[in-house]
Amino acid sequence: MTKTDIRILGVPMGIGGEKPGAAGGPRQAREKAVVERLSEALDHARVEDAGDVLPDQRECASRLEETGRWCEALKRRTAELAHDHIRPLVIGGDHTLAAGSIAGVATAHHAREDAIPGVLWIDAHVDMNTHETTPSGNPHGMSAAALLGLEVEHLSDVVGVEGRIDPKRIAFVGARDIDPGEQRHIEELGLAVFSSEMIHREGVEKTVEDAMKVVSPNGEPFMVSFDVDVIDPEFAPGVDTAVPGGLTPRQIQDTMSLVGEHGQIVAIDAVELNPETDLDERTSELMIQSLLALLQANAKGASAGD
Ligand SMILES: [Mn+2]
Repeated sequence: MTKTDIRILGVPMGIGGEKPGAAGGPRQAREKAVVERLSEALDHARVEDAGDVLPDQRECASRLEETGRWCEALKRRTAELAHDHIRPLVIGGDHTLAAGSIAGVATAHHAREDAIPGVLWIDAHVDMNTHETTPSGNPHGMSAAALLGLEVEHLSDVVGVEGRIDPKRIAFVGARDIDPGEQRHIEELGLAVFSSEMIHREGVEKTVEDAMKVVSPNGEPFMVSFDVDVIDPEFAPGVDTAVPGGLTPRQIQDTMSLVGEHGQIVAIDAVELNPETDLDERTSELMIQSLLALLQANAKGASAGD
């Protein structure tokens, strides 16, 4: 059954972050048997590891240009997969890569005149800076902005017009570190943000339900961009930009299971795993368990709907 096929792409890119350690994320995930564990859990799905995606080797004048090069290569791959109705599971690598992975899937949907899928952005950050508003200068904080049509040097060129996503169909879940420029962009575009504080106060179930009303109000296909820094650094220290007040392991598992039940996930990113700052492989283990929860719930929903 083609529609349940999952193709894993590693993107060992770390230059878009504060520290380069996220480049080791795909290797760490494979060492922890991500491919075998997902295959075993999803008995009717074919999970294949398609290896790493690498940019071409031309000289780059800036970090944004170099991240753009990576995103360009990734966009080509996810567009091909989405064209063939195969679901990319992109393991990063820093979160800049979403400007390539998501734009590729959106472009494929655009080409066959399907609606552009919604996006659930699970992250401590909203990644809504442009190169003009960014306090850190780090490209991994600009990918959502580029996908939503804000002008970001190099990344906007990769996204193009047909790779853009709909501001009315994206929800940010778990956010707790929003810069002033990002807040302005959120208000200008009218974006839906569900903070980690909201999850702690109102519970996972209510928050996910409200977020999914934005992303997939009538069960439409959607993408999940999962930044492991949404989990509290006490439990997931292996990230680049740790922010306290995050989700507990229980909360992220429940979030993933509930999201998976909505069905029709067409692409997944799992990003920002930094093995260099991890302790006892806690973060990679939580990342894999979260993906298992998401995809197992999704497989159940898919077979129930057939
Ligand atoms: Mn992020």
